[in-house]
Amino acid sequence: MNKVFSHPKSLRNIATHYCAGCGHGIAHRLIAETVDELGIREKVIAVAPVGCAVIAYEYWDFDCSEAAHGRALAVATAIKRVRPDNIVFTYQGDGDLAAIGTNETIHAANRGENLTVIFINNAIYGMTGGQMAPTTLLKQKTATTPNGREASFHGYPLKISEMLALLAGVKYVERVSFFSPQQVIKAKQAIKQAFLNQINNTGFSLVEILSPCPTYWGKSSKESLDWIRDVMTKEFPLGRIK
Ligand SMILES: Cc1ncc(C[n+]2csc(CCOP(=O)(O)OP(=O)(O)O)c2C)c(N)n1
Ligand SMILES: [Mg+2]
Repeated sequence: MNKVFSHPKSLRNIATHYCAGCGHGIAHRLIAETVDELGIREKVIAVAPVGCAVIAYEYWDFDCSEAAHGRALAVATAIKRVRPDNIVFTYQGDGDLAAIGTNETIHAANRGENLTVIFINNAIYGMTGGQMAPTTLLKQKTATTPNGREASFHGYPLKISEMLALLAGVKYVERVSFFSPQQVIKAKQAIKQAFLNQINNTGFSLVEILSPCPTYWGKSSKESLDWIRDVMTKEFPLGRIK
């Protein structure tokens, strides 16, 4: 009988610290499966900065480096330039990639660094207690927008993937989600493409994942997935951006 489901070698067989219904665990698994399937476990280096996934190195069974908050793409640039034969990816939240790290993100993308970026957009600062992120939706309640985000005071949700797609150095940008098994399969395909691009020296590739945060959205796991499908994708449409 064919084995159809198994534990990826690149994922340690331990419980994570993530809340019930959090998307980080799914993303970790899809990356681990991809690394196994591409046979790059001995070559891959993850850069996971501060955020809920700050200890991702505990969960992946391949080389990882920590980065200060917002500095993942600067650290990844250095690693890739010194070790071009390694496959280097960053794993960044919306606070990390689109707030404190906007500068690093834009310039690494514009330089066309041959890197893979996995961007976990959960529309919130998860690790620090659910504050507003650049990608928080209008009307969304967070710890720092208790009455909901208002455009006139807080500005608009930042569509950083669409902005990055304008840059000549950027080769591939796709937005995916986890709200159904079918979407998880699509997310896996996009992640794999972003790694393949680096293997083929294509240049900067980014996959944005709309990922649930039931704890700080104040919703159940199921409500969170429905909210992504019905509300979040209206602001952040799924599909290939570049
Ligand atoms: C220089 C610096 N400033 C602020 C912080 C506090 N801090 C830690 S994580 C974080 C936001 C994390 O949000 P995000 O990147 O979206 O990741 P998530 O936890 O939502 O997965 C902040 C502001 C920090 N660790 N370092
Ligand atoms: Mg976040």
